[in-house]
Amino acid sequence: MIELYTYDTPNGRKISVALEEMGLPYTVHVVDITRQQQFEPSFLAISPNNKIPAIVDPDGPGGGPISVFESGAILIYLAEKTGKCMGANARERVAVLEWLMWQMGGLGPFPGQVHQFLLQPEGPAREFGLTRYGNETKRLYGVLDKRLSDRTFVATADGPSIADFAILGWVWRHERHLGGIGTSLDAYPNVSRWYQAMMARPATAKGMGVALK
Ligand SMILES: N[C@@H](CCC(=O)N[C@@H](CS)C(=O)NCC(=O)O)C(=O)O
Repeated sequence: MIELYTYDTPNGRKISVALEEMGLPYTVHVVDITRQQQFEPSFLAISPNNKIPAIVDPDGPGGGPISVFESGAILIYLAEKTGKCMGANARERVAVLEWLMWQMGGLGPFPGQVHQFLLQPEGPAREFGLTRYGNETKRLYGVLDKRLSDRTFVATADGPSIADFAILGWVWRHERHLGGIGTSLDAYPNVSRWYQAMMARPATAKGMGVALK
């Protein structure tokens, strides 16, 4: 059984959703990042960057245990382990990796900064942060909206891929980062349609609902 070390955050939810969608049994270990548990030596041993999520798979390559940190690496590891959610052919696999990397470098770090600047007191620093990171977040939502204008899933035809799970983790928090900068998911109708469809999937709903704190 896979051990999932995580918390109730966008990056944490990506992995519970992926595990549910892939039908892999797992045990949750809550790492309470509000109480600094990510700095405990036992967690640093599997996640040296002191961030959730991380996994331990007792049945890793060659039959022995393996630990994996960084949500993108975990998603690729799980897809390769199961042969699921990585695309039906080489072209789809490229698209899956493109959109996974797009999320890891964009629609994650930038709305994440919006979340942080929303917590700052009124003033020029808050205004600068919300303008800079808010504009980039809106641009990224626009790119995603265009991508989803003629397809059901972000990178694959026959079902969701790990790219959908990665992006979903962040869109799941759209009310916070879009609402916080005075807009909403309604401004991105294709993303909105995709989001509703993903959240209506029983396995995704289970991964989004499992207790992570
Ligand atoms: N690139 C990392 C980012 C993970 C990340 O930012 N995790 C946050 C919660 S969403 C965290 O653990 N923060 C605790 C800390 O920075 O000390 C990934 O995708 O796994």
